[in-house]
Amino acid sequence: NKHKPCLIWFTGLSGSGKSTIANLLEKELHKKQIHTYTLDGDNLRRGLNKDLLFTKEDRIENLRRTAEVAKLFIDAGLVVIAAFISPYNKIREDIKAIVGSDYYIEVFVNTPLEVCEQRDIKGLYKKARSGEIKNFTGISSPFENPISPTIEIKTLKETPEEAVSKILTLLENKL
Ligand code: GGZ
Repeated sequence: NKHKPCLIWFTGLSGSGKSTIANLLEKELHKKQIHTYTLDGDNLRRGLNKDLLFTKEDRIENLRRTAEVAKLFIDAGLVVIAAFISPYNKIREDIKAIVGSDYYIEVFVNTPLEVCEQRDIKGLYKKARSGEIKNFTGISSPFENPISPTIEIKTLKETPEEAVSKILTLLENKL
């Protein structure tokens, strides 16, 4: 199946639904025989980036290295999916510059903080409120809403399936 390699970058709060949508997207792309690779905090922060924590400097370095890895995978011809909080506009601009703006698709998974905190799937917001986890995004560390994402998903109004079909439609016109 012919397609153009690119980077589909998901940004949003912890618990916003980035991974859910990213994983479903990957499944759908595989059905179309499109080769993908998914980068996320789980595979990057456990390996290449295990020296990094959650200060502003470390997040920026985490995301810079991830973007460089994504660039290599794009060179290898893959559709790269990345799911990171990536809380700063500046770093998202840098990521776009690293891979090249033609290859970069930004998906803002917009779930209100109150909703992420209410769900608190992993109990991290509770720990952030109590101070057990420092520099937690949305609580004690900032999240800057993307200024002009390629796609915005409002998870309160759209199912993961609807979100994925929106992304696939964009890709079909682009790939
Ligand atoms: C934010 C944190 C923190 C702090 C641990 N702040 O919901 P999760 O658990 O599975 O995903 C979050 C993940 C965020 O890592 P990223 O590499 O995506 O962040 S960034 O783009 O800002 O570099 C969360 C967990 O790590 N986690 N401590 N203090 N999220």
